[in-house]
Amino acid sequence: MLYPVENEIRQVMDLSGIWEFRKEEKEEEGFHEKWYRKPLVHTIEMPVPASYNDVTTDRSLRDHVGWVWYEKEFYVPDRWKEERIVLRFGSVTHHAVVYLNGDELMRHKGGFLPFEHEITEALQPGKNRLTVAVSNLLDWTCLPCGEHRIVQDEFTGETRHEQEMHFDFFNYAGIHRPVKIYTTPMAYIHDICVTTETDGEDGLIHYSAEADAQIHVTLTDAQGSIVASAEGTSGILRVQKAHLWNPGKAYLYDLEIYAETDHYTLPVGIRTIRVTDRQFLINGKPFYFKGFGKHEDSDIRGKGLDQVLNVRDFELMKWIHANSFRTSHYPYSEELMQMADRQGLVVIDEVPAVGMCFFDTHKVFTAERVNEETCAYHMQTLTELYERDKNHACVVMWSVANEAHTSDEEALPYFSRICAHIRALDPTRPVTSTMCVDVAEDQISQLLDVVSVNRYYSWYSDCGRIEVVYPKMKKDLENWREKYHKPVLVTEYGADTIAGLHKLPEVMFSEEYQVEFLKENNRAIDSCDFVIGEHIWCFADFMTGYTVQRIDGNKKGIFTRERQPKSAAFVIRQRWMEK
Ligand code: BDP
Repeated sequence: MLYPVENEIRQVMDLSGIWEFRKEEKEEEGFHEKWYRKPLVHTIEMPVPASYNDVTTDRSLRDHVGWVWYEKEFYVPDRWKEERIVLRFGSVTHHAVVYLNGDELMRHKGGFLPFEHEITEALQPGKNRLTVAVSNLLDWTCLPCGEHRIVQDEFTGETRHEQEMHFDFFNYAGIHRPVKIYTTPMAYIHDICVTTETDGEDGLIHYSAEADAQIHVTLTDAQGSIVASAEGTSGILRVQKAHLWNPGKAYLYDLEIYAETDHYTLPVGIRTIRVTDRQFLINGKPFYFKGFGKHEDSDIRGKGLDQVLNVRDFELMKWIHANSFRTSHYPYSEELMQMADRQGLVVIDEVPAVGMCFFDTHKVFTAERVNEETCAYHMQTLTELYERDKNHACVVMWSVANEAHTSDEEALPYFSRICAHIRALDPTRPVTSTMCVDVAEDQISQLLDVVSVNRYYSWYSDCGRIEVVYPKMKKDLENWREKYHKPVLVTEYGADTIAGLHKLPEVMFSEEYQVEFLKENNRAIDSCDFVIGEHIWCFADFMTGYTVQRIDGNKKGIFTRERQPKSAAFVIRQRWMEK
């Protein structure tokens, strides 16, 4: 799926700004009363893109479970008459029903990926009205997984939704990424796919385009000189003495695709990826992952796209000498992925498969678990993610889930299908999934190229006992190695830390404890030569749901939620500078 671009042919209109907004008070009243038929009434102002939860002072909106409604009026210029016009959402969390001028246009499930629909015929002359119903409800057929039920209020007797989540971040909702209207000519370029390899000093770009007309492509280097060209919907471009896209040293060519009346520019980085039994190779050189699991999260905006924050985050990652991050636990914005391409940050791209329980081992919940429908939807989400991100040089590996219950007996057949699916889509990138289970119980890492482990010794177990970290972590990592003979990546380790809380000797939650905790984990990591990297949990503090384990969110950040350093940041900076 192509990102909307503007050039001499294609135009883009961004509908970001203030929209009309109304929360449902009674379940699905907006649908029953057909709120989409007329302009919304009893509205408040709501910014787009943003989560709606923290913008107002209304607790019932922050904690709302169910549907809310957004509306925006817009015009398209008369000069677009001959064009094909498309309405595109960067993401709406988690379900969207879109109406144009009172008629349903499209539906989308999944809160972190784009969707679009042609509106050429549906547009009216003059003013148009766009209405979007948005729901944050999650069940076992959704990613992330959740459970919701309709309960009767014991005091008022009214029914309402109750939502249970099996993941550790606040269930922010709303129109989280830009809403755009863009044009193409009637005969247009539908899609492009590139993969790259090297041949000695030369780079090879395999391209294939889907278009309504004859294709001509050229490749220009960063100076604007044409270095290769080809005809036809697919082919290979040879770039002599190619500049490779390297971690920390990105180089992007522009692939210019011309199709009679249409033109599209795709930035392309030439690089190779290979995984051996103990190394992760980028351009044939061993790559050691230094970085973080992150979140799209900030005060007031929640998960809404914020380029100020994105630039700050990348500046901090460069300052601390990080070279990579994982899009825990869902795909991040396209704008962020483009920044990673430009700045040479390596990305492990994760689908929103978090909170996955397979088997009702503990009989804790009465509801069902991950099922056939979840699997089909998981595959569809992987397809959507692949379609969106396939051309990014920064994406070096797919993560198909976070901390699924892979000790459950149903996990192996389930993940066999999931891994086969992503491998069939993309044979060029390795596949991983992060593990929290005990190595002896894990059923699925045989399916993966890289074993990724999340570990919290002296935090969730052996609380406060820093001395257990080194021996336990070392033994644990060695066990994974022994069982699978694959490279091991530590994808999470971290300790909640209240910025400004200082204690000597170090105690849990103090900045000193975080420093010691990380040092001991790093000592264990350094003692294992098959470990291919360390991603600290977490880049910055972030908001979670309500639980007594969290005081105003998860505080495992190396940076605060305001993106300022805790003491550990300086220690890690020194380590990564030298590593
Ligand atoms: C891991 C999860 C992550 C949590 C983290 C924690 O992958 O989402 O936030 O633990 O507990 O299990 O801080």
